[in-house]
Amino acid sequence: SDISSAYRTYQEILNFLDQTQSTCGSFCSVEKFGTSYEGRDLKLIKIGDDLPSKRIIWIDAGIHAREWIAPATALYFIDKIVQGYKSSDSTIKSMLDNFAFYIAPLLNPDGYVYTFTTNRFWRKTRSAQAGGCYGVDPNRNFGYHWGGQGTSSNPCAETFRGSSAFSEPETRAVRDKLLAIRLRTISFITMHSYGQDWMVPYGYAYNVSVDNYAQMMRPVQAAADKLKSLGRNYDIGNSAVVTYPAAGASDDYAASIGVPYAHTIELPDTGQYGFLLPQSEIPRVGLETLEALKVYLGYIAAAN
Ligand code: 0X9
Ligand code: ZN
Repeated sequence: SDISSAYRTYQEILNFLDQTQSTCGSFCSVEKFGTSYEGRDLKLIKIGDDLPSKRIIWIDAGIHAREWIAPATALYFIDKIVQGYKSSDSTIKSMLDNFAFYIAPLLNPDGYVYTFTTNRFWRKTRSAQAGGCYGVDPNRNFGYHWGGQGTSSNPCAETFRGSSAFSEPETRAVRDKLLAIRLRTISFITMHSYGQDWMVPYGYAYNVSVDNYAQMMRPVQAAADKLKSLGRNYDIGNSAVVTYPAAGASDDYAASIGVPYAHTIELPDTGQYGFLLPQSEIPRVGLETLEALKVYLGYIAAAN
């Protein structure tokens, strides 16, 4: 059955990764790169020739548990990129000539499972904290300007930063993988919802942009133009400006370790359904976001 016809459980996501790997031979491989607080697998799939000469496009999703359209979009990407390779789709082929994809569709499996079993609006991880509260906001737990604006020291708060930078096994796993591949990685994309924003660092405060902001915005502008042509309006620009200052996020961390392009994407919608976007929207969001990604990567390939 079509992976994009429904929101998928944790187990269905793992099964899909394994099934995909079993059909694509040496052209893709699934790697376990960490374990969550409650003991679940953190997995990514590498698609394309994993040669030192191939620049890596990192795409992750599901760091915030309730943002279900993000993992669904990551699974759509995996499915279409692998299918496109097998059917010799010319755009997919040229993307894979230029890049290798590392796609981690579910960075916070404990929180994700909790949104299926107990509380659909859970955001954080599920680690036990002082005062009987649970969870850290993993997107406030990265070690760059950790503890700054838009973060809370209250373990019961939605934006709890954790007891220290990288206190969570989920963020440590991302950190360690990124550090291992950082010299090959040209673009880091983390998918969230909702809002329809395609953002550029830094987001830890106002008025702190990356040195290459103008260069980074060119492919983002092209992606937003493509989305607009498909009937979807995105806001683009510095993440603090487009949303709000929030320190310790993964996009800032990726930029801080030298990844040349780093983005948070807030997928649809703009609030009509919010986190409860109907699953019938998965194919449209997947398609339009993949079309935008193709345009974005075309610019990066041409400029680098
Ligand atoms: O607050 C967040 O972590 C992101 N928005 S969400 O509604 N999905 O929670 C935005 C993060 C943007 N990046 C930075 N501010 N660095
Ligand atoms: Zn989010």
